[in-house]
This record gives sequence, structure tokens and C-alpha cells, in this order.
Amino acid sequence: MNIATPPRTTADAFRDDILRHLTYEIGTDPSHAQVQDWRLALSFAVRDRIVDSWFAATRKTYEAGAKRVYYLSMEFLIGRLLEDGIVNLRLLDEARGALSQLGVDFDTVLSDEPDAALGNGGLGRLAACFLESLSTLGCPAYGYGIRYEHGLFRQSFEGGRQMEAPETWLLQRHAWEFERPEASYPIGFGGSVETKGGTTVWTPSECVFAEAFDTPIVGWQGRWANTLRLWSAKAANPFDLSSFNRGAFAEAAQPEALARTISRVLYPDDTTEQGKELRLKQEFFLTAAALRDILRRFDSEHDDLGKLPAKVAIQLNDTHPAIAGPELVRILHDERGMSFEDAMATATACLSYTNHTLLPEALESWGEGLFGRLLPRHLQIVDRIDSAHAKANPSRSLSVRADHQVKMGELSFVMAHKVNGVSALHTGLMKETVFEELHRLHPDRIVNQTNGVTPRRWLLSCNPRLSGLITETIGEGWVDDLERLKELEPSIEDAGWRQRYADAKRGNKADLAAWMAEAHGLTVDPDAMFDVQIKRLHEYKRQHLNILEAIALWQEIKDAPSGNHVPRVKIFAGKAAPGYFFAKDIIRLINDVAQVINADAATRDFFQVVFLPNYNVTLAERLIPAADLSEQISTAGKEASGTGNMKFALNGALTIGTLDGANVEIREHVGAENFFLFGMTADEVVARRKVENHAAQAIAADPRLKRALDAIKDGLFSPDEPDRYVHIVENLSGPDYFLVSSDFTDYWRASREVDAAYADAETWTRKAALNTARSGWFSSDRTIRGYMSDIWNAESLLTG
Ligand code: OX2
Ligand code: PLP
Repeated sequence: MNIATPPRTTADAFRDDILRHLTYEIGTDPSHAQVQDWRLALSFAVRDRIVDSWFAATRKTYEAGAKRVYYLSMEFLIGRLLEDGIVNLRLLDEARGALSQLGVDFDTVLSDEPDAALGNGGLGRLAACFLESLSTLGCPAYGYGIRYEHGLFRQSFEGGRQMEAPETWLLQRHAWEFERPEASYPIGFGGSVETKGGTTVWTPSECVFAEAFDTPIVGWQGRWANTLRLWSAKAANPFDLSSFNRGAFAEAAQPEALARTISRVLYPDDTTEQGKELRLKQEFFLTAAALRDILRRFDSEHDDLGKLPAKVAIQLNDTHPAIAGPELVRILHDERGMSFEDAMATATACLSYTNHTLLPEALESWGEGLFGRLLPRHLQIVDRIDSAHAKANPSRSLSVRADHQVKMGELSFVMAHKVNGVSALHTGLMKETVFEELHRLHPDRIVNQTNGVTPRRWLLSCNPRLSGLITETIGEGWVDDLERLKELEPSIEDAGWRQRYADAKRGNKADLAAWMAEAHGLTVDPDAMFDVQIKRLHEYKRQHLNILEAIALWQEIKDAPSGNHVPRVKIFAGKAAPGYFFAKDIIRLINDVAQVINADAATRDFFQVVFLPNYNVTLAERLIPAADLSEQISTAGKEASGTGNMKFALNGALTIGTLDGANVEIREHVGAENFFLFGMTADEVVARRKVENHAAQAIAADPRLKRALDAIKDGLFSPDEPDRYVHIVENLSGPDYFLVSSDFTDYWRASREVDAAYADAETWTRKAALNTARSGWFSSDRTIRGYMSDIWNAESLLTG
């Protein structure tokens, strides 16, 4: 069953392929080719080398009659694919050599690729890491998503304020996809439901086509490739000729424009769902197209629908594709004639659901008016599912339908055979809070699968200095067996080796400093501690706690400028949802504070604050290898897992963090002595909220906190508009739901411990290296193996 590693290529063969693509595919003479042309030609040459193993994987899956995994997700934050492909195919030297023969700069070509931002943050990036691990492990799988014309908005700052511009990744040809006009399905909305002769028929009033675009996702060493299939919306009746002939040109183009709206933009909101019709349409569009495709593939191999659960595992990435439950029941029952009970049991055996957040505002629900108008038959089926569940569980008090809403979390739970959380803490909290009653009724359903990250992108490719040292020390087996990083531990005792580890970090920091100077005109000292908080802006992630500490630190240094201060650069990056005004004000505050602090000649040598615009995968790949300190400071109980935290630890940044999400497990793995812990636990957070005036008490007890808040309130950072941030100060002094004030004092203490540790370079490097050596468990290969055995019952088709 082994699929051989594809044959190695040579730089000469590669060069010829690039020239062939440039000439015959792109139609450009090499003497006139621009960077973009070279990039496309190189991408096609790389893609050619993926296609063979892609086809072989598909053939092998059919031959073996194997079970396939289908990962349904509204988001895939895949980022750039060229370097990833080259690294996984192990063609780095050949590709570099070929381009150099052609007189073209390799790095310039790589950085010309747009960053495919078809996701908001952690949830979408996790889906991308999973696809890569599924291919590395040789598990037959498809990712199903939407081919948004515009991904997550492009962020810039004007006067410190976040500006949003549409993201245009498809402006140039997307090198990696294959259009599949033959794989196209009609998707209906609205209309009416009739029951005739015992069968129920839904006749939609509106129809769009979902057309497939396939991107192969290649695993390590090119031994296997799976498919990311993204759906694009097309009008069923694209052009109204009679309007055109009347001269009504805009009207004639309307059907096409309306249909395309469905795949036009990614909703730019990380957690809260906009209760918009378009969002529900997007969710149904993705899900219905995916199910049609899954059943077409199943029907081509099997004629007994009873086998569906043995051949098909469907993972719902959060509740966004939760309509898969009722839609699969509808197809099996209404269209295929299965009894309702069997249809429900079959669907449940195929489906499983991952919960990614407990934030109440993120638990999706739809008004029954909207739901019933768009999906009238599905509303009936939801009610039948609900009554069947109630009948089987007479003691239950909740239901999928309540307060004239359809609750997608409950629906997903009821229609899944397994429900998983994304870290041990989060899974425990799921059992105690949102799904408390459902867990009691179905005690075996909830399982944990702690998140992971792919080591190919997040160490091998993004940090060549460190990965080179690792491979030199322990060989390259770690790349697909990350726990082998443990074998580094004996070397960490060697001072010479530690120096090489420190040199790798220093080199990455120097590169980042040079890039910041060139791209943003910033001057930072690579010997200062790089203290990094990069993630979506959210009150629960507490970027405002970090900036308060920055203000207090600056004030302290100002008080004693000749003191013995540890030089630090605080680096922020992250986008706020366009409608989340408080988060946008935090961005502006950080930028305002940065301006004042960076202009202060008395403190500049010790402390700087930088907010880099437009956080995306590519920027993460630049920042994480250069970080000394990783800020993971969410209010305990609120960050389901985090995945950025794992990437930092793997790349040798030490964490300052709360006992939240996967921080808990990171600390267990790397050792408490190599992690800077602070703050209240999830239980203490709940208790603290009940204390009257908790924020005021915390402020009264800590003069540093009071002074920092006063500086903001007095307009020190916004002299042109002194009241600009009064509402933030009032929030942190009053309700302070996320307990910024109550956690400040302990955060300050831990930050000073960080300073002391950083001042001792030997000790710091040892701790950093131990973080790398002990982070192997956080590979997404481990996570995917867990899903395969505990949830999907799926097998790898790679051996040896
Ligand atoms: C995120 C969670 O906030 C984050 O904690 C987690 O690491 C990530 O998902 C992957 O599991 N939208 N984004 C998330 O949840 C939702 C909903
Ligand atoms: N956004 C991007 C571009 C990322 O690369 C990551 C993770 O590395 C995230 C968001 C998630 O970050 P966090 O886990 O810190 O929320």
C-alpha cells in the first residue's frame, strides 16, 4: 500500500519547467517577465510535482474502498502556498538553483504571493493546519469551504485608527486551483413544502449554482495530497437576454450579481455572528454543496446507504455548517426514502462537531422567521429531530427550538455522535456550562482533542535557522514525529550548543528589525527583548492589559532613567471586527501610547511600543521565530485553546500567560519553571465577578495601575482630544467584565520576573530551548491522529 516518495528533480529540470510554463501557459517572453510572471511559472512547476501524488492518493482511496474524512468549515486561513509546497516536496535547493540560473531572486518571487486570508483567525488557521496534517498522515480527506472573492479585510492605520479595505487575493490568477465546471450543483432557498402520497417535497423559489475549485494540499515529502474544495456561487440563469435587448444592461446582469453575493465576502467577525440572511445563506450554500458532492462520490462506489457511516465522516468546524444535520436527514428521508428514524441515526453516525468557544455571543442561533423563510423544509425537520430527541430523553428540559430561535449548538450536539472541545480546560468547561444537560444525557459524546499546529509551516519553513540546528543535532525525523524534539534535551546542557540556539534567535530578530525598518520605517534594537502579542483584538484577549503594563513600565523607567532596565520592545498586531468599536478603540489607544512613548528620548533606549498593521499568516511567520516573549494573557475560561501560543513555544519564545485554554497544557509540557504564570484561574474569575466593586478595589490597592489609568483619563496620550479614552478607563474601573484591573498587579509581578530572567542570557536560552524541546506534543499530526481514532474511525493509507 505504500505510495513512493516522488522522484527528486534537478535544478536544470526545474528551470526548463519554469520556462515552459512562462512561455506556453502565461504567454510571456522571459526577457519581459515580471516578478508575478516568474511566481506563477514557478508555482505551476511546483504544482506539476504535486499533481501526480494527488492523483495517486485518489486512486489509492478508491482501490482501498477507504473511509473519507470531510472537514466542513466556513474558514480556511491557508496563507501563502508556494513556499509550503516547495518545503514539503523538499525542493528548496532545486527551486532556488533554478531561479538563480534564470537570474531571478527567489525570495522576491516567494514574497510576491498574496496571502489567502479565507478566515478570521485561530479557527480558520486550525483548519489549514489540519488539512496539511491529514495529507502528511495519508488520511483520505477533503476540506470543503467557500471561495470568497474577498477574504479578511486589509488593515491599515490612519491617525492610529484601523482602516479597512477589501482584500483582493484573486486580482491575479490563483496558481493553485483547478476550476471544476463539471462539479456544479444547484442550491435552493425559500419556496414551499408539499406532502404528496406520503413523501414530502421542497420546491425552492430561488436557486444558485455552487461551482467547485480544487486546490491540492500536499503533505510532508509529497507522499500524499488531499483536496481543498472551495465553492463559488454562480447564477442559475446568468444573463437576462430580454432585459439586455431592451437596453436595460444593469438589470440584465442582476441575476449574476445577486448570485455571486453569496461567495463575495468572508464575514469579518471572529466570534459574534451577524444575524444576517446572507450569513445563513452562505452556511447552507457550503453545506448543501458539500453534502451533494459527498453523496455523489459515495453513490459512485456503493449502493447501500446503510454503509454511509462506514465510509463517510463529516466534521463540523463549529456550528457554522450545523445545517448539515437537517439537510442530510432531508436527503436521506425525503429524497432517498429512508425512514425518518433511520435517516436521523445514519446522519448522526456520520456527523461530529467541534466547539471552539463558550462566549455566549458566539453561540449561533437563528430567528425561526428567517430560518423558515429561507429553509422551510429544514425548519420542519429540526422540529422532528427535536421531538425525537425529547422522546428518547424524557428527562430533558432544553430544546433545539426555544424563544422562537433555532439554536445551532444544541442542534449540532444532538446530530453528532461525538462533540469535541479544543483543549482539556475548554472541554471540561463545556461539560459544566453550555452543554451541561446534554452531557448528562449523553455522557460519552463529549471528547477532548487539544489543538495542534503543523511543524512543517510553523518551524521547518518559517524558522530555517532553528530548524537547521535541530536537524543537524538530531536528524530530520522530528519533522513528522515532533515529539522527537525531546532528543534535543542533552544538547541543551552544552554551552556551545546553547550559544548556537541563541544565535539562531538573534539572527531572526535582526531579520525582523531590518524588515521593520524597511517596510515601516521603524528602528528597533535586536538585542532588546521582543515581547509579542499578535492575535485578533478582543476584550477577552486583553490587549488593554498589556498596554496598561506598557504605560506603567514607561512611567517607572521615566522615574529613574539611569536605572538598570531590561530593554524591551512590545510588538502588537491584530485586526478588530469592523463593528466592534471597543476593540477598535483599543487599537487606537495602543497606537497613541506608542507615539508618545517612542518619542520620549529619556526612555527610548529601554522601551518601545510597535503596532504592525495587517496581521496575517505571513506576518505571523515573520514574527513568531523572532519572539522572545509570547503574550497569552486572556481572562481564564475565555480562550478555548489558542494555537498561536503553541507556535511561539515551539519556536523558543517563553510564555507569560494565564491558566487558560491550551496554556495549561503548554505549561505542563514545558515545565512550570519555564513559563511565567500569572492571574486568576477560571474558577477564581467566576468568584471575583461576584465581588462588589472588584475593579475599584484592585485600582485602590495598586498605585501603579491607578497612575497608568489616570494618564489615559487625563488625555496624556490623546492631547488633541483628552476625553478620547475615558470610556475605556470607566469600563476598567467599573464593570470590567474581563477583569483587567483585578489581574493587573499579578501581571506586573510576572513581567518583572520576565525582566530578571531575560537579564540572565544563559538561563533564558536554556528555558527557551527547553520550550522547543518539549513542545512536540503540540503537532497537529498528534491532534489529527486523535480525531482519526476517537471520532472518525478513519485510517491512514500510507505505510512505512
Ligand atoms: C477560536 C478560539 O477562539 C481559539 O481559542 C481556538 O484556538 C481556535 O478557535 C481554534 O480552535 N472562532 N474562532 C475561534 O472560535 C471561534 C468560534
Ligand atoms: N491569526 C493568524 C494569522 C495566526 O497565524 C494565528 C495563529 O497562529 C491566529 C490568528 C490565532 O492566534 P491565537 O491562537 O493567539 O488567537
